[in-house]
Amino acid sequence: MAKKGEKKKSDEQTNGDYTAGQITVLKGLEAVRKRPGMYIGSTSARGLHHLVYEVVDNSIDEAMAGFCTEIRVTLREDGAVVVDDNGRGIPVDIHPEEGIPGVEVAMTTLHAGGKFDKDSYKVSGGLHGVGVSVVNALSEWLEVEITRDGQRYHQRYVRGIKDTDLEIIGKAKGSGTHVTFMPDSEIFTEPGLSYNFETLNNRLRELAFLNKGLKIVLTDERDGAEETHQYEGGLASFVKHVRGSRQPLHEKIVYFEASREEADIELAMQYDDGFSEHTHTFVNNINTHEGGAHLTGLKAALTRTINDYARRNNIFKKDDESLSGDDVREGLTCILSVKVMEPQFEGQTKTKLGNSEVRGAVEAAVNEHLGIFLEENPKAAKSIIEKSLSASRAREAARKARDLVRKKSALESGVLPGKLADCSISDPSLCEIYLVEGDSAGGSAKQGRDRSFQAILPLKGKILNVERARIDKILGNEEIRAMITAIGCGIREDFEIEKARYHKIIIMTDADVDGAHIRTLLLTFFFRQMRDLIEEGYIYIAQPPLYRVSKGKKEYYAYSEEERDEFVKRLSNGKPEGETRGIQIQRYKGLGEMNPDQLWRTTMDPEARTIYQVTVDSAAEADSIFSRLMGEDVEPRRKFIEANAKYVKNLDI
Ligand code: 0RA
Repeated sequence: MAKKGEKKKSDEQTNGDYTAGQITVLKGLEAVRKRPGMYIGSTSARGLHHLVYEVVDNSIDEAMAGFCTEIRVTLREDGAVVVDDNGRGIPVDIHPEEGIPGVEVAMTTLHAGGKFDKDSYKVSGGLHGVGVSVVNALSEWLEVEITRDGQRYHQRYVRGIKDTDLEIIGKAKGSGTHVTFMPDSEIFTEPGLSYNFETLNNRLRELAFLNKGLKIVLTDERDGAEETHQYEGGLASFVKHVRGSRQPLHEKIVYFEASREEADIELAMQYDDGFSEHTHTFVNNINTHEGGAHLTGLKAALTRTINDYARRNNIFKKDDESLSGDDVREGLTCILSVKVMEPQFEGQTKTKLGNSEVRGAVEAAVNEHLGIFLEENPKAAKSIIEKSLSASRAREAARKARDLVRKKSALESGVLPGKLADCSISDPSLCEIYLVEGDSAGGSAKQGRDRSFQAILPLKGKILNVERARIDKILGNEEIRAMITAIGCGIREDFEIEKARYHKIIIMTDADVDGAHIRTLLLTFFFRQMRDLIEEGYIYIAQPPLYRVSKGKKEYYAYSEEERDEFVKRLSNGKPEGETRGIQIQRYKGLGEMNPDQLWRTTMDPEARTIYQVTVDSAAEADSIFSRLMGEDVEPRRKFIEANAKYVKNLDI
């Protein structure tokens, strides 16, 4: 290993003499650079953020192994990212098989993660798990500093290739790993791409909840923002956060940790007076959107334990009375986190736990600990069971109402709503539907569209806030029924994405506070009733222009104030301010002010328009945001909508 001062280029870069091992490495990382999407999903914003998660995951692994208590993520002004932890430090000694320092193996070998530590939990190998070498391959440069054994080590890479040997750069106390990387602009080519503080902050908050006591700090040097997350309550704090402003039925949160052979299990839950269920499950810190064995065990235990308690305490009126799974989950906020040694991820998005042995472990642990909680907290037990009984009665009433509504509205009869101007093509993958605020804008959209593949559904005024309504009321709402029939894939348990009649569902509202409100209501509806449409990337937000800047025959459409000023400058040919005679600026207050042709050219023409795809980075955080936003408190909603009225982009949840 080179000592300080002996910095020299490594052989393989100076004379191109590769060893067999190095060729494999280069081939591997070359593959990553050739097809980055295969490794990080995409090279858009998602992929860019994925780089950070990948590096952070390594530090999280170190925390799960019990050696790291603090992680710091810093967004630098120049676009680089620093991830710093106080773990043991990536090994620097010579790897017995590869003959190079451990850190070099980690930085240059795909899936090197598990090579060192066999008996600890790992995020790596799971959903992310492509390893830090992928980040290295996709970085213009990457520097790693490791502190351990009294020394500080340093190494630099350029586009995945070793630029300097690992060298000692000084003495240092303690231990830790410090990675700085600059995402490669040759890979992340989308204009305007940059890190979003909130997106990263949401995932880091989630990781802090999932790793009790771990301190995670996010600093944004571009604007000085900083957030620290550390939760001594672990999942109990998480439940409180997700519950938001919903009124709890019992103050004390059900909480336990259990260590079993098959898995380590941590659970927190609390009931509130709402009607929806908010269960989120994680395996090795990865959100298991599609559920799996652990969720099955949890559901079975909940139903069984609550029924057992009610029966033993003679709460049921009739002998054969019982509560269904849906009944005991109404108004429930629950987070389950399991750590499994060798997780098997299955399902369409690889977020379903396949390890069947975990089912029994979770079921037994929940039976035991929830049983104890109910015995020790009879008042809470009573509230929970009364709530479940009321859910049971309401469900029966709702079932009847739904049957009635279904028949009446012909939700499933294939009869399309009268207000819908459908497209002529029938292949859903080519078709889009615009959900348009107001009849007048709807009229312009109908005239301006390309009727072969674009359908228009005008929506009248505010749609119902589904956050606090039971299903019978939701289905009683005319605008909602029209949307469900037009889209064609049903809702909730009847939802079948294959039946969607359009693969692009585009929300088009005015660029004002009312428009933002309607957009939020629609997103809430999709998130709660047709979540897969969001997860599959079918939901989009249209971006109508805010200004038209024109002079004579020249005209430009501006989507922000900066753009408007830019166009004014351009039209005044660089003349000083005040020399802007003849330039007209029209501010669009609503879609209705555009004629059909303008609407087409600015907002609907696929060649010219900008539409934002709605994504969910963290389902738990989105759940919490919707609860806070759309619950009973009006104030958080008003604030959020006002803050986001202009910045449609921030609505990506
Ligand atoms: C393998 C073994 C050891 C530590 C690590 C990996 C490690 C990797 C990363 C990546 C970011 N931060 C990290 N911290 C630790 C332990 C080697 C030992 O001391 O026995």
